[in-house]
Amino acid sequence: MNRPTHPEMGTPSEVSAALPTRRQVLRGGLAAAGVLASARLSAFAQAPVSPVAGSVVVSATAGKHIAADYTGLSYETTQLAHPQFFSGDSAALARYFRLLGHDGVLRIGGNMSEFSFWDPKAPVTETPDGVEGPDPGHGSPRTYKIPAVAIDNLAKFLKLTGWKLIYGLNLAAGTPETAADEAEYVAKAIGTNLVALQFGNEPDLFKHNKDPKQHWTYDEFITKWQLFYDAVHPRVPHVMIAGPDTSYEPVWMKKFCEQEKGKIGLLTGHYYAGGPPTDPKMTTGFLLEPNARLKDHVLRAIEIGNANGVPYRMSEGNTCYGAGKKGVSDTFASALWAVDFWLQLAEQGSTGVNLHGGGNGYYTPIAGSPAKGLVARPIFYGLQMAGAFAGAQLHACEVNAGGKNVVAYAGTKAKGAALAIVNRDAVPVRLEVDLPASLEGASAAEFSGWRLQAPSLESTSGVTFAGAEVTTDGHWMPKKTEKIAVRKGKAVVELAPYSAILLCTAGF
Ligand code: BDP
Repeated sequence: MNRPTHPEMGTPSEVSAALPTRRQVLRGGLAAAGVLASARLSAFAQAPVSPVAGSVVVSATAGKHIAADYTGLSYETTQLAHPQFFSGDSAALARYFRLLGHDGVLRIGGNMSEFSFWDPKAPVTETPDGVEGPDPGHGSPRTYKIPAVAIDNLAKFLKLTGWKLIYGLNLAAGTPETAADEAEYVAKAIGTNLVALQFGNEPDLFKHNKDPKQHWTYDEFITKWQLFYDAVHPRVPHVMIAGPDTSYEPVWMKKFCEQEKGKIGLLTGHYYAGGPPTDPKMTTGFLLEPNARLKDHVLRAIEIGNANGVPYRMSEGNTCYGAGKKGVSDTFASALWAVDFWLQLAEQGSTGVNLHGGGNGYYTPIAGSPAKGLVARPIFYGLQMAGAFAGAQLHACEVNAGGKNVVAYAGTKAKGAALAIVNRDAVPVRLEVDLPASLEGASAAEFSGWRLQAPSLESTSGVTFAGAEVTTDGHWMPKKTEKIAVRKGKAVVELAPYSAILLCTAGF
C-alpha cells in the first residue's frame, strides 16, 4: 500500500511542492489552535517574575477508574524481523517498560504491518542495531518476515516486563489462512498475556494496489475483515478480537462497532495531535493548547463504544503523524503534552493509551538500541509521571490560575491520593490545592513532590523527573523529591514556567 511520502524524507523542493494528501485532509489538515512557540520561548530568558496566584479544588466525587494496564506503547510490526529486540535478553528495554508501569500493553501493528508476513521458519539475520522505525510513510520497497522465534522471544520479553500484548495481523496484504496460522501461534506462545488480536492498521487509509490513488471502501474493508474473523476466530475462540484500529474515520468506526459488536471485545482507534511535520502550526506551543480534535476523534469514539457496550482503547497515537516533527515531537513540550493527554483520555473514558514509537523517530518515547544504549526521550518522562495514576480513581479538579494555561488531575488509590499539575504557561504559578476531607489520604500531613522539568520547552535532552534521568540501561532512581505540607486538606505549591509536578501522599 502506498502512503503519502513522509515530507521530512523528501528533498527540499519535494517538500515545498508537497500538496496536502487525503490523509492530511482526513486527519483534520492544519492544526486548529496553534500558538507559535517562539512567543513562549522568551520566558526562560526573562528576569524572574512573581508567580501568578491560583487554586486547584479537588472534587470529593469519584470520576472514572483508570485500568491498571492503561499505559501502553506501540511499535511497527517490522520490529519483529529482529527477534532479539523484544526478547528475554532485553533486560534494559524491559526496565524502560517497567519505569512506565508494572502493568501495561504493548501494541504491535502500524503501517509496516502491511509489509510484514508470517513465515515461521524464516532464517534470522540480525543487523547490529536491530531497530526498525519509524514508518517511512510511503510504503516499503521490501517486505519483512516474522519468524516464529520472534513470537517466542516476545513472550519472554512480556514476562520480564509484566506487560501484555495487542497483536495486529496483516489485513491489507495477508490472507485469512496465514493470519489464522499466525494467530494460533501467537495465542499459544503469548498465552494469557495476549489481550487481543486485530486485523489491519488504519484500514480507512488503505490504498488499492492497482490504483494507489483510490482508497478501500468500507465495504471492501469489512468484507475482508469478516473473512479474517471467520478464519481466525474458530482457531483461537478464547482470544479477544479488537478493531477497527482506524486512523480517524468516525463513520467507519460507528458502522464497524454497530455491526461487529458481538465479535469484538475492544474498540480501537488512533489519535495524533496534529501533523504533518510540514504544517507550520505544528509547534511546541500547539502541543500545549487544548486540542479540539481530541473531542472529534477520541471522545466521539468513546461515545460510540459506550453506545454499543464496547470499551475503547486509543491503540496508537502521538504528537505529530508523519513520523513526528523535529523540534516539536522530540522536545520537552511533548512530555508536558503526554501528561495531559494520558490523563485527559482516562478522564474521558478511554481504557488505555498506546503511544507509538520505535527506532529513532522524532516521537518515539524510547530511542537508541539495546546494543548502543537506549535513550529516554522527553515524552518518556511525561508518560512516566502520568503512569503513576494507573489503577487510580480520578476526581475532577477545578483550576483557577488567573487565566493561565494550567491543568490538574487528581486520583486516589486504596491508600493515598495524588495530583498531577501541569503549568503550560510562560509564567510561574503559585497554587493553593484544596482537597476534600473525604478524600482518602487527604488528611496526610504532607505530599511528596516529584517535579518534571527541563532547561527549556524546546529541550531535547536534560529532562528530569524527580531530579533524575533514565540511564542508557534503564535505571532511574528519584534524586530530588520535596515535602509539601498539607494542613486541613490544603497545600501550597509553586510551579516554574513550563513544568509539571506530581504530588503524592504516602501509599499512592
Ligand atoms: C499511522 C501509522 C503508523 C505511522 C504513523 C505516522 O499507523 O505506522 O508511522 O501514522 O504517520 O498512520 O507517523
